[in-house]
Amino acid sequence: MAPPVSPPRAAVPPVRSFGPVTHLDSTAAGAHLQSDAGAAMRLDFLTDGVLRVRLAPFGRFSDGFSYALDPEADWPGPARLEIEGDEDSVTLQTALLTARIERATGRLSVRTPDGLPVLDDADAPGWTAEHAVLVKRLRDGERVLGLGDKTTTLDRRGGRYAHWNTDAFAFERGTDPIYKTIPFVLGIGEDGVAYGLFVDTPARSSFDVGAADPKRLIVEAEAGALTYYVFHDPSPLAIVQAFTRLTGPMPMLPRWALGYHQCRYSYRSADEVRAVARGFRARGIPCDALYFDIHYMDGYRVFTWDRDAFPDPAGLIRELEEDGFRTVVIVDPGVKADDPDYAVARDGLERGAFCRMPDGEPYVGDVWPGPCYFPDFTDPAVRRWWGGLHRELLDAGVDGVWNDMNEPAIFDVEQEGAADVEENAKTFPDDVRHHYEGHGADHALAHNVYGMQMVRATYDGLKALRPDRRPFVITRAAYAGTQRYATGWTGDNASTWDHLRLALQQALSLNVSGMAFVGADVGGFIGAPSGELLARWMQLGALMPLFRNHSGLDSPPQEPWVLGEEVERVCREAIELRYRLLPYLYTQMHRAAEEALPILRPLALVHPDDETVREQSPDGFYVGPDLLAYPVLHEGQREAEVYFPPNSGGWFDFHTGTPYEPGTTHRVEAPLGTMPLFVRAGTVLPLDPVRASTAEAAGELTLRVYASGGSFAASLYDDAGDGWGYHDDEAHRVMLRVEQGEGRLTLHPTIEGSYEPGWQVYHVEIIGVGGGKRAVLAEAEPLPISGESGILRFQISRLGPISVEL
Ligand code: MIG
Repeated sequence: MAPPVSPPRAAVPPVRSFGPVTHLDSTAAGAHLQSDAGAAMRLDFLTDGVLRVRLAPFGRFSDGFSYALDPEADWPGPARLEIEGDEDSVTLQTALLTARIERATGRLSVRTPDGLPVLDDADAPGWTAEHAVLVKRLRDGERVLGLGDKTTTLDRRGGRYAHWNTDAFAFERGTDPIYKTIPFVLGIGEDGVAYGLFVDTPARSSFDVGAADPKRLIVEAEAGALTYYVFHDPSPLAIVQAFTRLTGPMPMLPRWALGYHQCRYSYRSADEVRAVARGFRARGIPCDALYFDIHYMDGYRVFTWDRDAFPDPAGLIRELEEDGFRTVVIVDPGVKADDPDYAVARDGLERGAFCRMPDGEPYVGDVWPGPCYFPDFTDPAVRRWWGGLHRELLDAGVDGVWNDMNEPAIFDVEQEGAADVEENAKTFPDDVRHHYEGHGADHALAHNVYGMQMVRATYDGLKALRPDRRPFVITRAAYAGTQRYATGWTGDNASTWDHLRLALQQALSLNVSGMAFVGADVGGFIGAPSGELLARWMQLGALMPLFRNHSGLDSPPQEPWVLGEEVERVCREAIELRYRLLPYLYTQMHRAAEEALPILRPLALVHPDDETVREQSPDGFYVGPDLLAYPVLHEGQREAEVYFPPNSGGWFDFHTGTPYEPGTTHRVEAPLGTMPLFVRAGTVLPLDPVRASTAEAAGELTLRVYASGGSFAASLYDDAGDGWGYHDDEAHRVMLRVEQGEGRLTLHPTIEGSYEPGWQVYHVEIIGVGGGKRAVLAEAEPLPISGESGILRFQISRLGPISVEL
């Protein structure tokens, strides 16, 4: 394989610096500045804690067009803005931050209202012949998270990262760049003071996070005019939320998206797919989705079927559906060019849908089908055409679409093994032309949004063709904001322990970067996992939003049952755990969609000023606000060192109910069958019964009340699992208020929305009040209880107020 694309050159000092400020006009939302060097800067507060900075080297700003921004986001402007100036500086102050511009240089410093440093220019912005350059100060002890699924550690400090979406087959820790570009970082100071920085350019760019100079964050972008955003809020989670709002939250996905997914490159025939489906049902291992990789197509022609291997796709998919399986098919961007009878190529040529060289000839590059044309997904008309091409797939019953190779990736045989790989090797030449929503652009600018615009075409197409269903799309390449259209996976990883660790880091970092619904190939794509590795990966995968097992062309089978009985049992239990957690995960997906919250959360994001988190970087992470996981990530590891962060009331072991004090560290046993998992005291965890797939109704719900000794509220969201009825409040929103004191615990549910989940029985479990015979009153009836030690259990048939005498 070719070595990874080389990062751009080392930082060059700008030849042109912003220069002394000569003019300053204040505006309703900020200020407009000009320098004596002819450069200009506009500062606009979108809210009190979101500052947009636009820079123009020669006084002319870009038109503000950006693929990253959510067109539906609505920004109120600052609630209150005070602008003051003196000889040295101009200060803009909102309730959340202070931005100060130094008149002599144009340097910007952003501080909290109390004057604590947030993000300061070390140098004024400037320009080299090719780049805009930002130089920010890194504070001592600052951690820098984000940058999508870059392959180092959660904390990016000490590394230099390039943005150029790349088909990084067999990437390893340290390979850069890989598939996605999300130029957003979250800086967290030693004091917990945090900022977000989003540099909104899809052009080639780099982030040097203290590699060249430990005190500097240097951003270089192949751009003249440049827009960036600074976010500040006392809560780092709110910063991630604001960035995610800016670039758009994920939409609600169908419930089955949260089930277990089984993939392989490739299940090669209808019979092979049937055998896999039977394998799950015969063994009673839950599974919701099966994937068809490139061999389902006729000679890799997109939107066709190989009729020898899949003689009756609609029949097969119907059979699978009757058995509770959804079908996801791969669609690549390359359209086979050397077949005059191939309708998609003909049609695309007639419409001028394909990317062209500067001379007007369609660009042709080699991928699986041989020479291919490539749709210009930056053209809205092309996106509509492409979206419509999915009709036959949907008519055959296909449920979801998997977009691969959309960096875009090109085979570059001559380059293989070459020592000197150019920056644009394995993709289009820089001068391929793009429509770019009518603005016109070279591939050098459009490259990093190509994959995003492809999944946009897919998402919009699926939605238009099947308006009553939520589209499910999965993508490999991305730019900031791609979560509006697709879930993501992390590409061609390998079956190694380090990749297991990377998979977690990448998923957490993507969540910090706005992409909540992500996962890595469980078990690893390249090579073959040992039984132990597959088992541990299943356990981790069960907590990832996208839980998909996938393996490569030359890999042996990787379904949950192929590595012996013990591993099969552990895999089954991990998948069963996933299905029990579904109502909690569905609630978190809804919060990601409605509130732009991440689903996975690194400890540093939740506990920014915690010393143990800062100094020891424990392996734990959060799934939603209430589940704390310490997955096993090392071969032979049979116990976990678990740090329990501050939480009033402490923590409980999910599996055993054992309580733990906050602020303590414990060694917890983790035999092969157990992934250490803990629940926050002060929550109600909803659990489903295990079922073969989400196609079966759950029928009942378990509510596990984790008592904290005080009062708290917990929420639960449910709806029909597909469709858009919840927009009309065809949803089921439960707010559970729990009060504890004076020998009594009460539970008051408030229910809103017209959707009826059809739970006939509620199993209530109260943890943390001691077991034994207690009087339980619900709907004014005393209920029989079973008192296993430490856990109080009873059943009710209708959710109403409950009172328990302690
Ligand atoms: O060049 O479609 O990352 O998941 O199985 C390989 C075949 C193309 C790369 C994807 C992988 C997929 C494979 N694809």
